[in-house]
Amino acid sequence: MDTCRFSLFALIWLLAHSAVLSQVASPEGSFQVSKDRISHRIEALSKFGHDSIGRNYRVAYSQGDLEGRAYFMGLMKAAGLEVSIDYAGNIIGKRAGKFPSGKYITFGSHIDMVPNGGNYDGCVGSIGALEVIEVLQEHHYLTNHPLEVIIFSNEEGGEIGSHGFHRNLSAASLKEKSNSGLLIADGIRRVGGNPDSLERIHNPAGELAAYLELHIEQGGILEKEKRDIGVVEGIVGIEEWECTVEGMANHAGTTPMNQRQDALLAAARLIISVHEAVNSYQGRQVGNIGRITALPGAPNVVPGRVIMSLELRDLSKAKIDSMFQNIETRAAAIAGSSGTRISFRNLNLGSTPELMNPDIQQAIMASATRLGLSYKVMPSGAGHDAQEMAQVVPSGMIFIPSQGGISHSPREYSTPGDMANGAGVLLQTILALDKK
Ligand code: HGY
Ligand code: MN
Ligand code: MN
Repeated sequence: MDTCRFSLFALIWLLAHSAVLSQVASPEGSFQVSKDRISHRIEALSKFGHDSIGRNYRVAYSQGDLEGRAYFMGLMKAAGLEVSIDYAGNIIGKRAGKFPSGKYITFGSHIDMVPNGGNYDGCVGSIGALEVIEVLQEHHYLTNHPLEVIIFSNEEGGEIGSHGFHRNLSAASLKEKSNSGLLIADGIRRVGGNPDSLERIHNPAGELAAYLELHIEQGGILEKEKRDIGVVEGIVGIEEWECTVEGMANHAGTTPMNQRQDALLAAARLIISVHEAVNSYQGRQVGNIGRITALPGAPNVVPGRVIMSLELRDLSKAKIDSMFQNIETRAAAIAGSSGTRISFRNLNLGSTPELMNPDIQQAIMASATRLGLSYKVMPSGAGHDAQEMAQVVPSGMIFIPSQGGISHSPREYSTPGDMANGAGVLLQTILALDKK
């Protein structure tokens, strides 16, 4: 009788606590990503895309990009994903869920890089996304939601693939030149997309439950504060312009110093004044001139024309606009005093600042805590495809430390342990969102 009463009590207790127990003891809670597989794939992907002098050069739409994409698609197929390329050139890999009509949980990043870039920016998130699929395959685990891995095309050229993904790629930006030398439209064609059909791309808003992106921090905060994981709260907006300074090319030996209309000298003043304009605000806004061409480009000719890039970033669009007006005013004064003309052309490649979804931030924090990892909630000063996705679907980002805070450089590095931590948090966050 006593035994019977005890069993009944135990059964009631079990039923009452089954929800809690299933959380704690669910087998998927202990699924492990493979640190070695992730490291090996980072190494393998780094072999694709070098220029003639051996620099890392897997810029979007280049031969190296094509080869890297082919390698990656091979891995995706081998992991059981149904792989296709959308009209914007993004690589899509689908995996069915228990409920075929459920909304997709989407995750991924990019594998293109800046000229002479690093092997971790974008690659960690792409390989981390694939790692999630590998682990689910190994355990024959079927999620409730269908899953979709997305490797966005040309992230480094202005988040082109993710703009296209939600039908936000302007006709003007398709005509801009990419780092590969090809026009963006031609580049999209080269990687298997179709820029003439972008309006036919599926509108993801109704089809996606969430977008998650694992990425390296690209700054030095996590390393300095000894945190394992960054939980991104928001991503800066970015605007890009082409700036042209028109002076007059003339003989460098016969034109007196006080009679020159030297476009490069005016450009040099403008570069200093961009720095001053950006610094005249409170906050973490940044401005950069990272490319400059002086024409005709000879030691014995006064430069007649300079073309350079201008990029401004902040979490507030209003501040970006205000900084640009400030720079335009300073440019007009420099032009007036140097006998040059200075103009700015917006490249329509910008992205707006976006906040990450609070529920997804919570899910990332809970996953990190369950895995025994420390975290920090932080903004992202780098642009990401997640900010395009955030406009149509609840989105979140997971950061891991970057050694020395170095990025957009071949010296970029994150440890195998940190990459595995990030992939583990990505996996557990996806599994948690899948239960909602
Ligand atoms: O430029 C950026 O912020 C990013 O890495 N694409
Ligand atoms: Mn980058
Ligand atoms: Mn990136």
